[in-house]
Amino acid sequence: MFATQQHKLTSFNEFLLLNQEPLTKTKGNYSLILNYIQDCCKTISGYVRNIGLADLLGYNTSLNASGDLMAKLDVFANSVFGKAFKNSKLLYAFASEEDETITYLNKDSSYILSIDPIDGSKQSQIHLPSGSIFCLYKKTKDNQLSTGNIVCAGYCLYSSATVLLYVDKVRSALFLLDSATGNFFLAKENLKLPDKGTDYSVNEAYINDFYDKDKTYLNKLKQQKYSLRYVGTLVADMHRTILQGGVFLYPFTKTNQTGKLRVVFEILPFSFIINKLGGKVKTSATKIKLSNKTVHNKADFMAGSIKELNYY
Ligand code: AHM
Ligand code: MG
Repeated sequence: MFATQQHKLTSFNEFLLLNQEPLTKTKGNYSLILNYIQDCCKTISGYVRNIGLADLLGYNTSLNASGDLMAKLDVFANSVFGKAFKNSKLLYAFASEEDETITYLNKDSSYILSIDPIDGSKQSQIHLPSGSIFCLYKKTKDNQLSTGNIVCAGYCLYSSATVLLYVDKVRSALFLLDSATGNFFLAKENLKLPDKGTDYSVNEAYINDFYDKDKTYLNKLKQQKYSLRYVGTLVADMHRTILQGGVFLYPFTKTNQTGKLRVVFEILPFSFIINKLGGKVKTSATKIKLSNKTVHNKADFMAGSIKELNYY
């Protein structure tokens, strides 16, 4: 249900504090981490909007850990999260998609934070939607990351509005950034993915490379008059899928058997979000051992409404 003018507005901080009962054993560190995340997103949102004016357009000559060209905005957004977390006592470890290695911080903390500072930086160059993805994991003895030890995950979408989506084990909510006060205010809670949608989202330019199973699946959707919608920013394509249902897929192909999406930074957070919101996920990457060697691993990913996933 969307909030209306008649309701008192609830800020993200208020939401976290007022509803924190299941999380009270966390001594406030949890809320503090999320508070820093929202601050980073607010800063980045401002610069994404001013990208053409703030000398943040274009690319650096260096490549990131995944071998991609780093946009100036990637470097900037990474430094915003880095400043907030790289000296933090709140975290056991901090991992960014733009950093080659994991930063280990406080061995007495049990939180591991993963951040994709700017998802869709290519799109942001022409003022199309981009986003930031966050995921907070509880450390396990064997250093495995899986949806089972995610405490919360979410994203900020920089689009016609700046949207923050937050999901933990018991709550889910969507906030909109109010430019007048600089607060994220609650717009919708208890989100639920529609059981069926009308769109599929995939980079269909790779169709000749797809395995037969994926080709047949896409044909089946076409026969059922689905529409194709693809921004090319995972956060934006998943946001549509979450609110309107349907399916997003980025499968392995015959010439790309490693996939494109990152397990730690993209697949596990979105798997957690989609499962919690009543959708379904298919991926070969359900867990990963956290290490500098594996942190940038990629995999296949398919997620969306129950109905579309059951067709597969
Ligand atoms: P990025 O994190 O370097 O921006 O790359 C990830 C992006 C996702 O946002 C998006 O879903 C995918 O790459 C698009 O890939 P493609 O251009 O192959 O369709
Ligand atoms: Mg990304």
